[in-house]
Parts: sequence; C-alpha cells; structure tokens
Amino acid sequence: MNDARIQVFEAHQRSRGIELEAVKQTLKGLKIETPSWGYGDSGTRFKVFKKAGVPRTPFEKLEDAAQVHRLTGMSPSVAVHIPWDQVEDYGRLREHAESLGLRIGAVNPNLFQEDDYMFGSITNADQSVRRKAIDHLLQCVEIAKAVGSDIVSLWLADGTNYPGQADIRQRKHWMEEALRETYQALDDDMRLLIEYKFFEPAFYHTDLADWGMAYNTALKLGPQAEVLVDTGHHPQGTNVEHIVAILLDEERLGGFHFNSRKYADDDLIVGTTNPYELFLIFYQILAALRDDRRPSVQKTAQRIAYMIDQSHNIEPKIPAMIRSVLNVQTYFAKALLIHWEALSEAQADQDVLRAEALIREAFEQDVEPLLQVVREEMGLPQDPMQAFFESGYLEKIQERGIGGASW
Ligand code: PSV
Ligand code: MN
Ligand code: MN
Repeated sequence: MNDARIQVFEAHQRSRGIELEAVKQTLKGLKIETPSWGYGDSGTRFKVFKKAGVPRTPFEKLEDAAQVHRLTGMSPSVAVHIPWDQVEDYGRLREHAESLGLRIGAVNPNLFQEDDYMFGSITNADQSVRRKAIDHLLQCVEIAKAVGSDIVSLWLADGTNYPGQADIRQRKHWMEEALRETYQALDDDMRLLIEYKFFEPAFYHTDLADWGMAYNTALKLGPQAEVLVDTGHHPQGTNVEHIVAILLDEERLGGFHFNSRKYADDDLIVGTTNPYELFLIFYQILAALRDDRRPSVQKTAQRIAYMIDQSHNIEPKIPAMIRSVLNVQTYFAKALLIHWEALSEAQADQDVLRAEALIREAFEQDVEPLLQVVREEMGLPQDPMQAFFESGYLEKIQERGIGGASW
C-alpha cells in the first residue's frame, strides 16, 4: 500500500482524536475460530454439491484451516463436530493441530443426525434415547479434555412441529436434567456454551428457542454455562446487538457464531448481507470492554469465543472462510474508530443526532490502510485472498479428488 494513503489515514484519525497505537494493538489481538464443518462439502436441503479437493478426514480439515490462519493471522483454533470429526486417537488430532500452528477449539456434539433423535434428543419422551444423548454429551466433554479444549458448544435441534405434539414443560425439565449432568462433568476451567435458535428443524416450537431460554438454562446450571449467539438464529428484525449488550451486562455472553443471512439460518459468508449489524455488535462489546465501572463485565467481554459458523454449497471453502475472517476484522476495526468520549458527551447531552452520527461516522471510515499496516507489522500478506490464490494450495489439494467429508 502506498505510504501517502497511510499518512492521509493517520492524519485523518488524529484529527478525529483517535489514538491509533491502541487501536492497532487491539486489532492484532482479534482471534476468530473457524469450524471444521465449513471446510467439507455441505449443502442446502436440496443438494450437496461434491467438489474436488475437499478434505477427506478431520486431519485434512485442520490442514485447510491452517491456511486461513497462515494468511490472516487471526484463526489459530478450529471447532470440531462429533461424530463428523470422530477419530480413534484424539491425542493425535491434537498433535496434528499443534504441528500446524493450531489448536482445537469448541467441541460440538451432534444430537440431530440419528434416527433415534427424530422426536428429540435430550427432550425425547423415550428414556433410552435421552440416555443415549446424554452419554454423547458426556463423551464430548471427555473429547474436549483430550484435545485440550475448554469449550463444549451445544446446539439442540429438539422441538416439535405441531401444537399438542409433546409436553413442552416436561421437555424443559428433561433438558435441564441432561444439561446438569453434562455441566457436572466439566473441569473447573471449562465452559458449556448454549446456543439457541427459534426454528428449524422444528417448526412449531424449539426447546431452546431464544436468548432468554438459553440464559435461564445457563443461570440454573452455574457460572460455567454461558449463552452463544449465532447471528442467523433470530426472527427477522431482531435487535441482535441489544441481546449482546444484555448478555454482557449479565456476564453470560460466552461466544458467537458469525455468519450472514438474508432470510433464515442461511450460514453465508460473514458480513455479506448486514455488515452494519456486525459493526454494532462490536460497538457493544468494545463499550463493555471500556467500562471500568464493571470489571466483571469487562472480563466477560475479554473471554468471548468468536467463532464462524458458515457452511454453504457453492463457493470454494477456504477462500470463503478467508473472506469471512477478513470481514470480521474489517467491521471490528471500524468499531475501534468510534470516538468514545464524544459519544459519552452526546449521550449525556441527549443529543440524538450527534450520537447517531458518531456511530455512523466510525462505520463509514475506510479502514483498509489500517489493516494493511497491521498486516505488515504482523508479517502477513497485504492481500490474504490474493496470496491464497497464488499459493498453489488449491491446485495441490485437487489430488484429494471428489467425495471428501460432508455432513
Ligand atoms: C444448525 O442451525 C447449526 O447451523 C447451528 O448453528 C450449529 O451451531 C451448527 O449447525 C453446527 O451444529
Ligand atoms: Mn451455530
Ligand atoms: Mn445455524
């Protein structure tokens, strides 16, 4: 990038009263976990397109994830999904990750792909199915310990399609019982993240439908249970950043699954549909991080697990993941350019127009020069996407052929 553009950027930010060194330091600390399932073949309910070069094993998924980290410097961990990533020796999987400069992040149980779970897993009326589901959750806690992860991340597909189909309150009790047993198996330094979703695959009621239900469950379980916000899991028009602010303030925001959606739970590349929402989420998080009056809220904000949950069927997987990671970085960087003191003054003065303008003004900053400088200082390529296409990695993995891992 030419120096003149950087100088103009720096002078402009200085004139806005922004301290760029602090911004750069925070930006360098941003880490976003990528999901193993985002590297395999995936699809909609209509079709899974099989592509050449898709990883055939969990080991190869890690190799692809390592490319994203090598080029962006931001994705040192990979979430796994069991049994999609089941292996005989989890110590070997961990070693493989470490040999690639990665670590294994959240362990995701799968309670939705067995025939037994048609009417629910931990909320199934059949006691033996509930037992099977709980045993799987306990197995995932043990896998997390074996791979050196401190997070078990739970999404339940449980729900019903019709009024009267099941006893909603009874299911709630069964769910709480199962999660209590799971929670008790956690080591002291582990966390159980509870993800909610208001619909799909069930279309009448979902047992963990919204943040309130997830929060209530987390509260009952204890301090190691927190809520995970997947940006695609709300009804249209939901103010997601408000949910983020409340969960932060209640010290129960555990993590994110970032993705984009236009209509439902579309799992598309992050930041492609509603980048302003992503920016406003970071606005809330950064505001919490700055809140010296509430050290425990600051601590909650510091340990948020940022993850991507994206899996679509037409775009090539590795560059799509690079794009998502870069988009998260872009909107995080913009939020770092909010002028906090001016915003506090505007809020104290109840100056609506000025307060709104200060937020929008940060969003409208061109952060490309800042990102270029940060990449340079981190020893990363200026254009990670271009560097990926020039690396020859895509060509090399063609030898894997067609028919890699898929769900
Ligand atoms: C299903 O909605 C889902 O997309 C959830 O968001 C989970 O996090 C993900 O699948 C992996 O189980
Ligand atoms: Mn998710
Ligand atoms: Mn989802």
